Amino acid sequence: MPDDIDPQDLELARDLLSAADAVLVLTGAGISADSGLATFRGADGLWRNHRAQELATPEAFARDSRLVWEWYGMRRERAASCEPNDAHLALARLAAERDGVTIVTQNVDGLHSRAAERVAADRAGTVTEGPEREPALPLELHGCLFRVRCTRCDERYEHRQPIDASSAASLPSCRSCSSLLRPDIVWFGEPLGEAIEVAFKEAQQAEVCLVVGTSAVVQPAASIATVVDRAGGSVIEVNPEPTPLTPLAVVSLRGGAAEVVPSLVS
Ligand code: BV8
Ligand code: ZN
Repeated sequence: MPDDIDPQDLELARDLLSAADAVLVLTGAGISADSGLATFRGADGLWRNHRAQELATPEAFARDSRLVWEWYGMRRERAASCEPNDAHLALARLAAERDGVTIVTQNVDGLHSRAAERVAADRAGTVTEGPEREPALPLELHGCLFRVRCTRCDERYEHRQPIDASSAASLPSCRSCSSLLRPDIVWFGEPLGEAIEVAFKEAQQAEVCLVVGTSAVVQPAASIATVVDRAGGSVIEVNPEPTPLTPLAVVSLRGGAAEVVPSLVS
């Protein structure tokens, strides 16, 4: 445990989490940093080269879909080569073992889903008592690198083949109407769809909001914690750095997710 984490803070956070009937977990790129994936605003971040912030927009895709697909193809390969870390797995176990735990992620790397599937497989082999539960899959507010959406017929489906962005003609095309596919990802300036409505509804009921690894810059995702706070819930933050949510937090644990989260929820 990082030495600048006060054991009393850890105890308080653990008590709040174990006493809560409804827990909403909100994660950002920081939870995947311990899996080796670059964050957006960190030192080696994806947004560092200014280009990246421009690429995650519908305008960029309309202007140069080949370039945008090249970037997403690279990120898809990188995410596929990483493994869920102890923080993803601890949260997946928490959601599998208890009712009332909702995981909401801003991440598009698919690591929470892979953690949920791994935990479900482990439990299928061992757990005998209690109802068989579907893997507690996360709410993916900003979509997923491994899903595509047709730019014409809007069909959405899982798509894991390598992207050939060598020319406009080799870009992925829809299995139904052969039109150009886009990543099924929410770009800047695009609405989040019903996932954010579900998240806000859960936030109204949550007694605890565990915020892990987000700079709380992007809206409307960051407001989820504010909704919990306004509705009388407690915000717990896990982040090596302070963020705009720190003033709301009843406790901020200044450490990395893979180190702190397992001891919070085990
Ligand atoms: C919308 C998919 C309207 C793309 C993403 C001015 C002010 C406020 C808001 C706006 C504004 N101008 C525009 C807006 C709105 C805009 C926005 O919020 N902009 C920001 C930049 C200011 N939002 C939108 O455009 C949204 N849409 O508003 O639509 C609308 C409504 C109706 C009809 C039409 C339109 C859409 C936002 C979604 C954008 N898409 N992702 C892709 O990934 O390629 S957002 C992108 O940023 C990622 O999803 C990422 O998750 C997200 C947030 O970043 P973080 O996850 O927080 O990552 P970051 O690097 O910033 O922070 C990492 C943190 O981890 C740090 O704090 C670090 O300390 C910590 N950390 C590091 N290591 C660790 C760690 N923590 C724990 N453990 C560690 N080991
Ligand atoms: Zn189509």
